[in-house]
Amino acid sequence: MEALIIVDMQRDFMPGGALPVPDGDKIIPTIEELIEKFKKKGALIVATRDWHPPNHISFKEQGGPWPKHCVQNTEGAEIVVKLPQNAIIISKADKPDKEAYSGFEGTNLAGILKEKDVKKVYICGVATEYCVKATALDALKHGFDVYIIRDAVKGIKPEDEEKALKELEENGAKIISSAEL
Ligand code: VGL
Ligand code: ZN
Repeated sequence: MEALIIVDMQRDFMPGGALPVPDGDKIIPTIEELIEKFKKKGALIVATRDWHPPNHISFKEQGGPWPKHCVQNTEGAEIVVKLPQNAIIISKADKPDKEAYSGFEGTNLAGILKEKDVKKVYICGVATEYCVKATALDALKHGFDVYIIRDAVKGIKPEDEEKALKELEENGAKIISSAEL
């Protein structure tokens, strides 16, 4: 079984949002095409979301590095790609005192994928050097074959994004293009 993991495609990470990824919205059509392709294959569609309480430790007001973003049940936390009915939504970093960039951290994502006999995960979304990277490294640690869809991820800083992709490749992830799928 294969899974498409869509990382943090939420309003606050898009241009105009609280913590924008430059051109984050440009990958929406590509991801929506991927969703259609994976749906046809009968693959599992997973979407992670940053799901912070209003007093989350990662916010500047609490001494963290980030502006307030993706607060639970607000517009900023809404997922901006059209998901199928049966998509699995994984909420992460939902406790005030714990940061979690990876979709596997503090969630049951690994259990869900193992239960469905998933072997290969295809990862897209934002931000490449934060949540995409952390999710992909954890997927490798859990023993999945990991594919990063290069034209369906976006980073906050291009040089950090390139560095992250290199690190992922060194750790065994394969960097592919959506056209190959
Ligand atoms: C993210 C910074 C803070 C991400 C989440 O989704 O990459 N980055 N929270
Ligand atoms: Zn966050």
